[in-house]
Amino acid sequence: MKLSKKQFKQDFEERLTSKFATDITKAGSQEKYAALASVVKHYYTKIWADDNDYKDETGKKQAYYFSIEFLPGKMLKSNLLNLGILNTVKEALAELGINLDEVAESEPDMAIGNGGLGRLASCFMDSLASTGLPANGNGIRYRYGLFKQKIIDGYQVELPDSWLNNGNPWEVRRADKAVEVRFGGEVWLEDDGKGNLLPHYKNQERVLAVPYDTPMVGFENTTVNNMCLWRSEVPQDLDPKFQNLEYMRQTSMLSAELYPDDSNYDGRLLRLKQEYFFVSAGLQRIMRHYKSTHKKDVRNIADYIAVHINDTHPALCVPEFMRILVDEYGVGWNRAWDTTVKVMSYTNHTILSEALEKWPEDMVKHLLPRIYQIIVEIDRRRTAELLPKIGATLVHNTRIIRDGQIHMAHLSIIGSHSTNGVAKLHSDLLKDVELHDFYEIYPERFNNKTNGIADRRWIQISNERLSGVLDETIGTSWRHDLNDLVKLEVYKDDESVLECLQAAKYDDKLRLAALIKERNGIVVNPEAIFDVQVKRLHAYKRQLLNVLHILKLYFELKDEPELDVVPRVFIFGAKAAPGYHYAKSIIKAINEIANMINNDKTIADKIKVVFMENYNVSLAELIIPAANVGEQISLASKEASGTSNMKFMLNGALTMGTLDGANIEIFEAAGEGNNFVFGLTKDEVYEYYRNGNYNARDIYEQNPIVHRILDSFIDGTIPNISMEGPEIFDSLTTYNDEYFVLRDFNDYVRAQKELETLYRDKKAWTQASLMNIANVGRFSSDRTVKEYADDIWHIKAKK
Ligand code: 26W
Repeated sequence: MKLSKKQFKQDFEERLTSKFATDITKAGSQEKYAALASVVKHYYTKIWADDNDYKDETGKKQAYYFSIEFLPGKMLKSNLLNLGILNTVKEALAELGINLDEVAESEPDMAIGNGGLGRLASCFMDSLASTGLPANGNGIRYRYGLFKQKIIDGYQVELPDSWLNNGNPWEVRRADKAVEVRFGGEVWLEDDGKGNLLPHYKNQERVLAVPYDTPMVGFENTTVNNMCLWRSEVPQDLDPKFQNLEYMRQTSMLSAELYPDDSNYDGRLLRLKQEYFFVSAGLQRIMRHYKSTHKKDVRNIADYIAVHINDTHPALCVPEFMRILVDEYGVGWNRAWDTTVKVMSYTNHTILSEALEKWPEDMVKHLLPRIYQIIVEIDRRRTAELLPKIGATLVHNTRIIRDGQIHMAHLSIIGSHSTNGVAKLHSDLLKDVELHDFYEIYPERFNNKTNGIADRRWIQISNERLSGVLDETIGTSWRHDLNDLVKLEVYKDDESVLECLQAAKYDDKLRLAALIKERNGIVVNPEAIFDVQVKRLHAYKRQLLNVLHILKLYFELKDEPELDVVPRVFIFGAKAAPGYHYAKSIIKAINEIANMINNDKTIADKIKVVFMENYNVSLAELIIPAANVGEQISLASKEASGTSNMKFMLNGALTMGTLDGANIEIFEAAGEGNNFVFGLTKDEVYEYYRNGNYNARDIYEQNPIVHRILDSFIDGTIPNISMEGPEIFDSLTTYNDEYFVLRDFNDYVRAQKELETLYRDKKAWTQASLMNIANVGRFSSDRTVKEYADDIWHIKAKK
């Protein structure tokens, strides 16, 4: 959009007065933020309304991305950038004596997601709008987002994230579009006299679902999509006999809290209720909209909508859509099933068995009696149809209901036309191993869609310094098409470009160093290697491997204080699920090791260890630009894709990584020698599983370095971990090191030495960094969503 500084200043000052009866000399930062957000909202409302009209008038097919998590972070700068007015507003504010960055700080992170899966959903929302694709989000408006992490005495303490306290300027409550979602009670089928069996209900619990719409503004185009988040409320006309406090509490609980675990499946009733709640509400709204705009036969709905099931949490889309078609619109079962499979598609985000959702049959039967009947019927018909064709074993292995449990992944695969993994390796594993039986039955349904990141946020907004260097070197076209970064390759030997890249990185490191000083009270050397591991804390991600390597360096320096090492700052950011005891012990150990090393005068600034509390999207935007190294060291086969690896690559960090997830594609894209690869391959890992011949204790017994490092957890060397130390020690020895940390240790050390050697050669290092940046194009989520649009959803971008 076009906007002059003069116009903006006028709008902003007027808004401060009309909203808060104040002016720029007196307004607090909250007020400035709220006024600014309100002005920005005003700027895009017309585009939003026009695009809604355009979508309704053209009636083109739209996609709906159902996700129980979204992790957008802050929205202000992203909206400014996408509207094309970031610089104008920044300069105009500066002329008023206001720093945009300081104002932006007042916006709370919208953190209604845990980690990779939720952040991916938000990267997709940005990319869908920015590529002009008509696609909307559907989720839950949790009153409390992911907990805030405090570190107290080295321990993680969780505090509530009350992100809505000051209101949310971006959302629009649409009370008129509320729908009702029903739970429990009894259901029976009765003939309607025309030969149709129709369901009748009694004693159902009624919940009102109210949508809150947040516009997703496209980058310098005219597309504004919608992220619809549902809030649960008590229906206004509730039967007085239900009007009690307990009912109100139950109802509001539904959209009260994000389930803060990204690793373990836990069969809580409330979680299942949440899943049905946003699925049912979302599908009802889609149907209403379809009927009101298209007025077409619902039988053709597959030509107009695509519904995406982001992991299995929204898998109830399958039976709920069947319910709506069959019960509410009188579509025959076969036609309804055909339509459902055409409409639905599913992404798998993990092969970790503890994360695969299964619900006890009884629980589903009581909570969702009609949905249960439909699932039983889907399973029954499928079994009857396939048994003669593919035999009992294959049918049994792929049944939706098995051993008293409802398998949500099975339901998602069977009830959709597409199942995809999120990186090549992961998709292959699904086909070859984890979902092989399904692959045999439905080979045409399986495909890969390697993840991507919304590059606008992850460089244009978060790394202005590097963005500027890129503009000066290769022009600005990369801002519209990340593939254009490849133009950088020809500057590989250009000393002045390399120096500019180094200078930009140095500035980003200074910015982070200041933050570390402010938050952790630790002074770090900006010349040191900034070696970063930021992600959820989970055993399979192996933060512990990183820790063991730090201890190795530490003991070497203790033994030989004059050793010539390149100084390093090891930076961690990680939240552990509140109930994940082992992960919390690792956090405690990291913090105690950090204290031990940082306070050891003999080490000086050769090693520093920093645990940054409350890792979230905003902190990532500050840390990742400053990284020289990104640690991506999960056990091969366990990390489905990873997406921070792509953010590091974009910001010129080199990856220290295993052959896991998207790392493999990153190594390939950046070219040989530009990253550091180590560790078991996924085939070697599976070979160990087959043979069962891994013996971690042998490594402990036979490798004196490993021995000494592990002993430091139990012999008092590392202080204050008398509980956690033995727990970690035992996990590696007595419990045979589930994630092969010790097995990969030596090779990790080897790769770390290579890294250190390369870092000493500043030019060679910067060249490798440049090669990473130049070849990151394919990891833009613009590419990923286009693939979903073409291959899975069959939707077309606005011209
Ligand atoms: C039921 C509890 C639960 C909650 C969330 C189980 C599993 C999950 C997610 C599937 C975990 C997750 O976030 N997976 C990550 O998805 C990213 C986006 O595709 C990938 O990049 C990560 O590798 C994957 O771990």
